[in-house]
Amino acid sequence: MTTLDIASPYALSAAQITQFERDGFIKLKDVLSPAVLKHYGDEITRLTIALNTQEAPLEERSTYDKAFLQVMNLWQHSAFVKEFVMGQRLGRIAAELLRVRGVRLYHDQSLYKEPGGGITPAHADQYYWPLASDRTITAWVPLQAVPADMGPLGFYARSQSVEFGRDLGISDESEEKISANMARHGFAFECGAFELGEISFHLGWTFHKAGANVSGTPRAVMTVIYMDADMRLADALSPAQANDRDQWCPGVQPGEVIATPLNPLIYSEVTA
Ligand SMILES: O=C(O)CCC(=O)C(=O)O
Repeated sequence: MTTLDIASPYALSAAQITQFERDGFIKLKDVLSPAVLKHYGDEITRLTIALNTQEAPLEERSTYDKAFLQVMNLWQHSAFVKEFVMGQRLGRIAAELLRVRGVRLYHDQSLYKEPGGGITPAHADQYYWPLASDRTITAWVPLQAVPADMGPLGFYARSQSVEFGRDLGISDESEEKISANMARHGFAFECGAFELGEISFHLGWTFHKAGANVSGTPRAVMTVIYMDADMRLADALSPAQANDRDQWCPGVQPGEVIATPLNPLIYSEVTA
């Protein structure tokens, strides 16, 4: 890997793919170099601060809004960030973990947990997504190391087939009910620090959450949400899904492949 490499293949082993299929998530070390994270991370953080619309002080916000500053589709605001989001290295890992021939962008988002920022309540992302299959995956890319006191993302291993809680958006209720259900059924919560360059990948139905940021340093994270290149739109089951449909899949009808200009093909084994 050259210092600013976001394109070369990462050597994912068959055992790692099997582990991902079993657990619904995986953490991979040394995926991106410190130089890459600095190069693109500074721009991602600058845009996140510039574009986020949060004005209330932390103590006056809802649980959701205390969790992070969130800015979506940064790639549309910056050619520089677009280059990062279109990176083949992460895209290929996503496709190989999902065992699909290619992946498109669903959307990207930065998640910036401020010092003093609260917990990210337990949830499964696909609650929000009107997508017809489970072939979706999020790359969670910390822009610095994330020690335990900064709120690293943690995962309920093997929870991707659990149906209880799939109807709960990020809230105090989701935190309480999903965490209790996971504990009741003995799902291990795997939560640890992230080294610089370490990236996690999780399925859309894997339950996950993060602790508060009790450090004095912001937890800057970029995420890229990939879907199977052949993903079809499903009927929206809620206002949240209708909102996602309109935002990320404009003009697509239920049953059609989601391939608008907002959903570029990031990686395809045919062209790689
Ligand atoms: O960064 C966080 O605290 C939450 C991230 C998350 O839920 C996700 O990327 O799906």
